[in-house]
Amino acid sequence: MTAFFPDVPKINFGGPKSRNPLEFKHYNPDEVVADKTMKEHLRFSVVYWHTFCNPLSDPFGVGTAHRPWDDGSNSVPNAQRKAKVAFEFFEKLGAPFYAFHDRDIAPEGSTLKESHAKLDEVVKVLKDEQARTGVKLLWGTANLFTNPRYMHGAATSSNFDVFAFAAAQVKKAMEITHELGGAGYTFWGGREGYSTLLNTDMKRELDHLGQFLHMAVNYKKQIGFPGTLYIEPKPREPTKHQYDSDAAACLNFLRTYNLLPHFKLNLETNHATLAGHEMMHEMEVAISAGALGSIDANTGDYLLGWDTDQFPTNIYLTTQCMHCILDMGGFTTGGVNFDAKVRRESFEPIDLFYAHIGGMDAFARGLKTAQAIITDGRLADFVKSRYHSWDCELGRRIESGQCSLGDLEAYIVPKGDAARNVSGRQELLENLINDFI
Ligand code: XUL
Ligand code: CO
Repeated sequence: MTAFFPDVPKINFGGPKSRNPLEFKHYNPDEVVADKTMKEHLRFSVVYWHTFCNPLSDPFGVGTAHRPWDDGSNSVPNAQRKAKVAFEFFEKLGAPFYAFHDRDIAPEGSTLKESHAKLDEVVKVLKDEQARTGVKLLWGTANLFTNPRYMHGAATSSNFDVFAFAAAQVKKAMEITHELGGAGYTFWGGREGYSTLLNTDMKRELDHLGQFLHMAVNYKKQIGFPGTLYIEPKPREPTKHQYDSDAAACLNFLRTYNLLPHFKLNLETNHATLAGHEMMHEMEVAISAGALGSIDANTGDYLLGWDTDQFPTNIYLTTQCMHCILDMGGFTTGGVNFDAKVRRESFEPIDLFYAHIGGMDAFARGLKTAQAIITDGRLADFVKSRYHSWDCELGRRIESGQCSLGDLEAYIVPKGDAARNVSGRQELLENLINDFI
């Protein structure tokens, strides 16, 4: 095997006492937590775009990333070499999955036909590397936001040809995802929104997006792709407003266009924050609709208001995430996908390892902590008992849709007033969680 990371050994579990930064302190892939191994619970995935393509530029400065394997060209051999780098990374890290956009893995050609051909050349290498290492594709997607042609959006563009171009790009991206045995396919509406309503026919754009996704559902059936289709909400950035702004907006959109049976949500922490929600809120909204599929694990910065895509290190956050995942019975096709990038100052290849090791350890601790909270049972008991008053004849009738305002009036008027309220005990519950952290 070519060694692009000659100084990095296979990352092993060293235990909580280890002081070796190239060892896991908490992620022990084969350790069983409740009914499954950590590896099966967490289904970690590395993203191609941030880890192997991001130059670490920002709006004020060019990229800083030092990537000795990259010759800086837009050539297919450079992309094929990058594929080998990626698989050495996945293997050494012990990441069972990865995710990509079409334009991450292969350069764009001057025509769509040429772009498709370049993709095929790199997919061959990815296929061989998957077979060699056993690493699998969590999901694929099409980049419908970088090229200037997508300035007005893709499926919501005012330019019909751009809609057609995006459709052809998605068709090909679904084909290669299928060919590589991908467990899912994601739609993130990068520019499916607007910068000003003054030039926007919102209804027409949403109708187009609905039809675009129906065509994707039909094509999935046509080629027999068994993976899950995901929508990834984000409220803004790059646009002022994106139509898939949060979990609730996505669910409303999917229901309106009769797409809900065909999609699940891929939720990202930093996108939740940008939408003014906690990740746990987004997860609960999706779970309530039976539509939580996968998560893009990252975090924002308390003081920066944009999508900083940092690696998750906060145990409170990872505990909340894993509590939700365990509560819903675990992932099926989804996983913990690190849509996260190292800081611009962390420009050396080794930083990519430190970052992922930290994220994996943070999620392993979150998993164990969440399982301990569930086993303890007091939190769930409290929530259940908080609604105890509903466990009565009338409560059951309301919950099954068999009660009227008149029935309730007949019940409450003789009582004179409602029964006394009981404390919500927020502080007690916060203390309880801290007992486990
Ligand atoms: C952008 C983002 C994307 C999607 C895939 O904020 O999260 O990378 O995950 O297109
Ligand atoms: Co994402």
